[in-house]
Amino acid sequence: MDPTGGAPPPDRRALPPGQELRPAPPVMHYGPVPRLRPDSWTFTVGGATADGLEHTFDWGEMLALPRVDVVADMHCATSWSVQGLAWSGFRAADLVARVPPADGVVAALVFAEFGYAANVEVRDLRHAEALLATHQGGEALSQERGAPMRLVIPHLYTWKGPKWVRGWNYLGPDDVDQGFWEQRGYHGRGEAASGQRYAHQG
Ligand SMILES: Nc1nc2c(c(=O)[nH]1)N[C@H]1C(S)=C(S)[C@@H](COP(=O)(O)O)O[C@H]1N2
Ligand SMILES: [Mo]
Repeated sequence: MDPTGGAPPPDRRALPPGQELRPAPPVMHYGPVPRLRPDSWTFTVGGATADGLEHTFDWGEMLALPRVDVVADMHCATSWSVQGLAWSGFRAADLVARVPPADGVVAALVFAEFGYAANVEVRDLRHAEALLATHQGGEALSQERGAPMRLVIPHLYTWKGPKWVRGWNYLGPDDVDQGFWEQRGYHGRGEAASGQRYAHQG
């Protein structure tokens, strides 16, 4: 019997199209690194919510969510991938359940400090591996890696995972808000396995 259950070793797994393997992620983001302010930090889910209200959680309320661990790969659209990163945090799906979108909402604009934002589909926020991550490799995120919290959605390109994330707004049928890279022609969904880099790919 094959003790690995047939799974290829981590460094041999297939990468999404056009990606090359790196041992560790370089620190990469636009703009400055924000200061950590745990006392005034909040996470807000608003926009086209089912009840029409904006819901804000403080750090203590976030910590009360069930903690989960996910081991997953990371794929930057500039073509590097890193395999087998261990993340710990809270399921984005748990917040979607607490503050559901209105009927017919397909996507949200996830926003972070200093105006960085990314369009993310609600089905991807509901994915079991979609985390609001506070830890990586067993340690609290460093400031440059997104402390206190970053969104991690392993099956999407990493620009869909804002570091220093502060919330999201559900987009109603007439909302055309676009994130930082989506404004520059990048894809609305950004699934790595399908190579969804640019909007014109459809
Ligand atoms: N707030 C913010 N989050 C961000 C970005 C950014 O510019 N600002 N860049 C994204 C991109 S394109 C990548 S590849 C990853 C890089 O994460 P790392 O610095 O841990 O490698 O952060 C993502 N999250
Ligand atoms: Mo990236």
